[in-house]
Amino acid sequence: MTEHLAGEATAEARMQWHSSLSPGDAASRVRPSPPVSASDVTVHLVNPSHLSFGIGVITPRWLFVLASATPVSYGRPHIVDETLEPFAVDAVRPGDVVGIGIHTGNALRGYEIGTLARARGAVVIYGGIHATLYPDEALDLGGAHAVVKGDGDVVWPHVLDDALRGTLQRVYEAGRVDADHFVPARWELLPKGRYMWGSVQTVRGCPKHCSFCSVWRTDGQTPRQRRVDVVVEEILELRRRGFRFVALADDNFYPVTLADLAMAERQNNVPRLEQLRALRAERFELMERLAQLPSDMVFFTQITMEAAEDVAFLDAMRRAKIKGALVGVEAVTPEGLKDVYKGFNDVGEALVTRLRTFRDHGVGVLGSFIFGLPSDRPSTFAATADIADRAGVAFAQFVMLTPYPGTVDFAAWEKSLGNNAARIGDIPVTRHWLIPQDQRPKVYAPHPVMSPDEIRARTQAVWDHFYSLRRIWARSQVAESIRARIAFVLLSKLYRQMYANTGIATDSARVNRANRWARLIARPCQYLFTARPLPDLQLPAADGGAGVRAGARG
Ligand code: B12
Ligand code: SF4
Repeated sequence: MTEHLAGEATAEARMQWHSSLSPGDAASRVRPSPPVSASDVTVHLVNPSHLSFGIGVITPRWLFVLASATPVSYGRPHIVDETLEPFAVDAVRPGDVVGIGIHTGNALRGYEIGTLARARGAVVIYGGIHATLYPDEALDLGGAHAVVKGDGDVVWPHVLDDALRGTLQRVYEAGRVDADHFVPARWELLPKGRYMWGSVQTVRGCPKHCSFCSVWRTDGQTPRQRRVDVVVEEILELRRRGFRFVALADDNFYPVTLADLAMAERQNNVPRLEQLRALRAERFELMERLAQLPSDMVFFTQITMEAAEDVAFLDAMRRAKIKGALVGVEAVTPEGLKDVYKGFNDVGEALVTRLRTFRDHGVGVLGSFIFGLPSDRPSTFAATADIADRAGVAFAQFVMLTPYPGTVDFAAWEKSLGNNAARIGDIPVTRHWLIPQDQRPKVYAPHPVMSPDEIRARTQAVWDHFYSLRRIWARSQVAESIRARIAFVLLSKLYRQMYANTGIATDSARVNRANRWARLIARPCQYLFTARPLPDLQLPAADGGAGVRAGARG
């Protein structure tokens, strides 16, 4: 473990678990006396991580969005991404505001930072999906003065003003902001040469309802699509700064299926049909505009495999340079899909054909598979590896079914345990994210015939199989140049090190080795992914005007 991690364990040990997460304690805490004006305050925005790699793969978007929502009167926000390096808390002065964004995996590190920052006299405010689900936890264990539930875009300036006036509310119900009010990120605040991919969101929310996913519950099932111009402008800003690769940080890039349209038609539901058609038309418009961006750009997104039904959509993606998409395959058997409420996926040979359709239309697939579903058997692992090989997916991730808060699976699991959940120290495993990292069990859904260790060992073996150098090299043939092929190999290795070996491995020697490897590979990857900045690049005209091409040549 790094020193950073060891430090985390010690501070975590000081945290007390409260069996009922009562906010009372937090409410009675003394707040620092408010500073006189906004310019006296530094706003620190911190993305917590217990591991720092020096280089980041994808820009954590929320940091740059909240920075953008911070009124200019507060000066330049101090952005800290701990996936790059640990937060130096001594930079915090009394009266500063420390905004911490947490998801479940990094919540505990976030609470440590919040506690330390509060002790230095800062006003501590939490947001992000985990704080949205468990606001009382941040108030109780994370030193929070306030928690924002939901989207921060619109509420953040008001929260800052309340902090300044000393009138902070404990909880802000920010809800789901309308797409027109999403704040574009402030990319000029990006540290130079530290990230490989930029991230721009084009749509939020997903109409599906998979049992292991919280997106449809927190972000809603109605897609909130951003206007094409603002998306393109943000992407251009990234390319001006030398980013060729941009992740479209969407929940589901294909929010309207042909089946949705057919259903609305059958029901003669005219308003719904119009709404769906408009959403779909906007997708095509966006892709047309992306197609006009410099030819060296590459996009990646997340999408359901239903998109393979619509080759016009896939062709538009290829023209738009969306060269890769994470596709949630989840399971290769009908029983497995039923387990996760994902009956709209295919299985067996139909699945192979579907995934190949993406590739045949120029969209590489990052297949996401889940192991540990109740219907899985030991034979499922080899069958999945075989499908992943035959379906021609470029990358794959094999995750173990984990009950994430906010999901149907989590609610069922928590209910099934009742008051009998096993405890580590004082902490029930149903709050596994609060267990110190070095003692934290990998919590996976209970399985009828396999132990977690068996599932983990078999999962690790599938990673090892899929990411053997021989197989990576064979897959890298899809790359068009030798430079792209090298990038493919390095990215495959990096992905595997960062994900499988630090994510699912329990052996700390393996985690340490993976961390060192990831650091080593990250630097050349970063070099391969970036390009010459094009500071004069202009917005392409909506009608496909020549502006951007001229800019790209320049
Ligand atoms: C893009 C993405 C990724 C990318 C990029 C991550 C990155 N570096 O940014 C990749 C592919 C790497 C990734 C990986 C993972 N992800 Co992910 N990811 C997303 C996704 C689709 C979009 C995130 C995003 O950029 N949104 C845009 C920004 C602007 O929105 P936001 O982060 O929600 O922030 C807004 C509010 O939350 C709030 N806010 C956020 N922070 C703060 C802080 C303050 C102070 C305030 C006031 C407000 C505030 O205001 C912001 C603006 O409105 C989300 C789904 C989602 N809808 O959020 C999942 C999601 C966050 N990921 C999730 C998961 C589970 C993972 C993985 C664990 C997957 C896995 N099995 O390995 C890993 C973990 C990686 C890690 N260690 O961080 C879950 C988290 C669930 C949970 N309870 O924690 C989500 C919600 C998806 C899901 N299926 O449920 N992810
Ligand atoms: S897993 Fe994907 S398809 Fe399913 S609800 Fe979540 S975002 Fe939507």
